[in-house]
Amino acid sequence: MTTPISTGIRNSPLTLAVVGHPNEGKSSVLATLAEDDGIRISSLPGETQSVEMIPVSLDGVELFRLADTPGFQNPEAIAEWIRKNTTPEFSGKALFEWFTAEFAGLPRFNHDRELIRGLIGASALLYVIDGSRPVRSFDLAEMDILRMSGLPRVALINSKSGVPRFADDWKKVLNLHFSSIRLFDAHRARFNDRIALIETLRSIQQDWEPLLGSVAAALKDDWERRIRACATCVMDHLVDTVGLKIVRQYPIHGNPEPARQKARGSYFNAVERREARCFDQMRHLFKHRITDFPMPPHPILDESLFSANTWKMLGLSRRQLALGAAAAGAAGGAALDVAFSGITFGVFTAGSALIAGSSAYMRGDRLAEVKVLRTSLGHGEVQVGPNRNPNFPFVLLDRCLLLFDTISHWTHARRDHPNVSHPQSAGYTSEWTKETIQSIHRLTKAIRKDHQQELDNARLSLESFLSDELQRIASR
Ligand SMILES: Nc1nc2c(ncn2[C@@H]2O[C@H](COP(=O)(O)OP(=O)(O)OP(=O)(O)O)[C@@H](O)[C@H]2O)c(=O)[nH]1
Ligand SMILES: [Mg+2]
Repeated sequence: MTTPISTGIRNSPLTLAVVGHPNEGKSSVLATLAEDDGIRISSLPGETQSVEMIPVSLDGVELFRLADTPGFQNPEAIAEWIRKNTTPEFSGKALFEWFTAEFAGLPRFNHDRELIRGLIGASALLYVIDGSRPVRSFDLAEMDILRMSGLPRVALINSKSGVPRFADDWKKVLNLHFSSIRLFDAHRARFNDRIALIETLRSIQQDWEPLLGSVAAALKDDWERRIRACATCVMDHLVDTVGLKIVRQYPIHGNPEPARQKARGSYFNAVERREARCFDQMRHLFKHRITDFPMPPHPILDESLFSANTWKMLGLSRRQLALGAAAAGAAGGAALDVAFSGITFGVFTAGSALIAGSSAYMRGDRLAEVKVLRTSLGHGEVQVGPNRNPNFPFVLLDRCLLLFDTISHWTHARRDHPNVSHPQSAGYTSEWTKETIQSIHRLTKAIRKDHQQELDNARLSLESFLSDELQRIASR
């Protein structure tokens, strides 16, 4: 579905070591930066025990590497050792190599040794601290050690509580030791925060300017490409689902009821399968592989597409449906049974009274309208779909957009889900202009009439609108 990006990067030599105190969110920051939800994260300190190299790649091209490391165990002792042993001739990585050899037999220093090993192999370091706690003396020792590495250093102020209360105190101390300081919340960082970090690294080391310029450009291209691919997924789902038709046979002189029930059941299942496929494709595009927790945690998406609540919260109001349909009818100069099967333009323009009263259009469980047909082939048929409910495309779209909203903002460090309160109205489509609503009516009309040329035209403009809308949602 997507075309590979040419990054212009060959075997990036850049390795960024992510270091800090235990349990401050190093692996979380790394998971967010690398968009990797396979990274091990735990509420218990000591989860990361050895150096782990995580490549950040696009289409098989490695842009840079991140090294996850264990937290410092004995920073004060090590800082002291380094101070004692540093000479003008013997410092930086050479001294660190000596440290790993010197402390090899001491289990108490296992994590420290691994951390130092991570620094030896790195081109720069990212020091992660938790800005929701105050600065302590061991932090000063850690900063001393990191300074002695001689590596370019960026400090990242994470916030485990969500509020970096002590950020200003931290900044005062960090300023003495780091080339740059950034707020970077592992659970809330946006795509732009990730790009801003790359730009920061680019500015502190002139040699890296061309490489990191290409990395930032490649990441931006990829982000936009994902969004366009999501718009395509959503349009495929919309066209496919609105046009879905299920036919079941029954004996010509028999009771059509069992076939009718079966057709309804198959129809609901098929719609749900199509939605699940679209959701999976979008998750995959945003590299969310953990699917065993209910993501997104949006209460409406936890509900079935056909539940009363879904239909209460999503889609258009009766009034919007009526106005949009009236406008579509007026634009096409056609009667409104085009969009509303049997209800004429006059009914809608008459102040939407009828649609306001016709609660069937506002209910998901009434979606599967079954037609009983007689054939000349010796059996009867029941048919469900293509769907004529005018709110159906809007409810489908709202659900896709809600999922997109969550996955595009959901960082790969998150393994929980927040308590989201039940909003009164949750959809996006109700904010759309009359012209956009009209174009969806035109699309659904073309689907039902099986008019390929009209469908292609309507789809083209709607997909481009949807791409922009997704872009807007992702950058909120
Ligand atoms: N709410 C919130 N929790 C966070 C954030 N960053 C980390 N945490 C939590 O803090 C705990 C420790 O996170 P890790 O990323 O495993 O920390 P670490 O520094 O890699 O820990 P070690 O590997 O044990 O040294 C986990 O429970 C995380 O979910 C954050 O930005 N917000
Ligand atoms: Mg860790």
